[in-house]
Amino acid sequence: INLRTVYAFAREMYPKKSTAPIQYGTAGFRGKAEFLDSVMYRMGVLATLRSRIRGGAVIGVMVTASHNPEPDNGVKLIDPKGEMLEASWESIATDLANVEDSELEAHVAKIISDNKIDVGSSSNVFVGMDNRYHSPRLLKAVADGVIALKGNVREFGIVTTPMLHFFVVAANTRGAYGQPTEEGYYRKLITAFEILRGDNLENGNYRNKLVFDGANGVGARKMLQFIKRMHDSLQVDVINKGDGKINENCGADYVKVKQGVPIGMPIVEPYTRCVSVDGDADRVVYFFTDDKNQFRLLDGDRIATLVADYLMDMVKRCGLDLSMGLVQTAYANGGSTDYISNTLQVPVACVPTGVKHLHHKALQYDIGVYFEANGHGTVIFSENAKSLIKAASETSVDAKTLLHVIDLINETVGDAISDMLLVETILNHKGWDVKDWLATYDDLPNLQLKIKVQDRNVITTTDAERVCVTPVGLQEAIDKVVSNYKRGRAFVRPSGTEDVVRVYAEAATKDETESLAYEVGILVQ
Ligand code: NG1
Ligand code: ZN
Repeated sequence: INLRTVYAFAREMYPKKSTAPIQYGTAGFRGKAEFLDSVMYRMGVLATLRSRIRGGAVIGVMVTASHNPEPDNGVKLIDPKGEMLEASWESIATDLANVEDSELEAHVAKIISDNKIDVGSSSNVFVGMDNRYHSPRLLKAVADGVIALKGNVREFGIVTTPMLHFFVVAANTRGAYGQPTEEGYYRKLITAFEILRGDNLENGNYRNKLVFDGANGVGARKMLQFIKRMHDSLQVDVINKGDGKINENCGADYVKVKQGVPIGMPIVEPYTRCVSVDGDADRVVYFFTDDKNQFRLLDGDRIATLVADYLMDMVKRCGLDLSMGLVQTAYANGGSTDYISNTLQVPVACVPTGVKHLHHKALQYDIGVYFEANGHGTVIFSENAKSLIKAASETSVDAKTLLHVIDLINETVGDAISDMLLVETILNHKGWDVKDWLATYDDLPNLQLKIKVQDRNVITTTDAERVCVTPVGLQEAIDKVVSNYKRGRAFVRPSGTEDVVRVYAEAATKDETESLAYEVGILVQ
């Protein structure tokens, strides 16, 4: 490998355009697309080196800005087991993204020597992208970065983030997880879903019909592909298919934060089940409007409790003794946390925002259910759990069913479509509609605000982001405000994906919640 070429290529094709520092945040790099070409190229280089360190295992690179507005783009790296990039490499990624072009050659040489990388060894990188108009250009930059270091690159084109995670794991387990192709992905999920559903398309209050808001993102396209391949096992009406701007007035983030229906909603009967996914389809939330035309949200906390309850019941029926835990973040509604501890009686943990933290914690249980309130999450099963369930399936029908449930779940990362198919399976099994589901517990009224400040990073936090450390005095001020509200809870933290400070508040009533959020917002400004 000639590192001169790496530099020459960079200078010719992907010069660094911005001097503003950029950071590997909650979910990789995010920013205005026009400044990201050099970052993409360099991440192609880094993924190639990372694959070499991991003995040639496949590393994934996903080009997407998820729930961000259309002018933004971003990139995240996927490690061999489908997990987010190892934390210690985030700073290596940040340093590489920020060095000047003239220092690039020396910097790459240093990464190679520091990590004792054999540059002659094999390297494999999978790349995918969302459907933003600048994604193909940025994907090519990633691929060129791989080629510059003589790695092998396989381009999957437009795919959801969870599909790329699936392909990485499928390839690295040599097919044990599934085939690393789009068809392999559809086949695994649809087969499991249709076996679980059998001929019972409707049951009790459950109706086989829902509206799917695709956020004008890649999730809409892929849902249409699912529908083509499903044997009418689910009737889905897809809206926001891609004619409008990605995430604009639609999608999971909009519906969750604005607590209202997305644009383009057809006129439907009250209580019709609706889902919204985000721009790269790794998040999903449910919603409906009741007979008084009131909007009701069933968010990630709600999905987590439904899934945990169902799995606990299944495990009991199989007669197995497996530990289960539920992982949330500070954004989880207090109503859900109470329900989990008091009614479900499942251990519940709180970790900092970002799926990598949730995933990591969930690994501690035999069955780890993790969801962010925004609908990003999944379930992971330990090897111990899988082998016990497998053994039990020889004699137990319930255990056999549980094996199909495991196949339906994309364990590699939160997957909006897989999560949705799981929720549909559970609701059908219980004979529940959204009304029954909503009745399990009451959410506390809650509100999120975004506040623009000069430097959001002056705010630092501890205790899973629930307590501010700096600026000094801010936490005392928040505590004082919160103490005036019944069931009040509020916290602030800098966003890792947008240039804002986020304020979260919940309290006994809607009015009090609004006033609490506003009061805390003023403290931040
Ligand atoms: P930031 O911008 O750091 O709050 C947001 C979400 C995260 C996570 C990431 C990645 C909220 C409050 N935050 O992070 O949960 O999903 O985006 O997409 O929803
Ligand atoms: Zn996303």
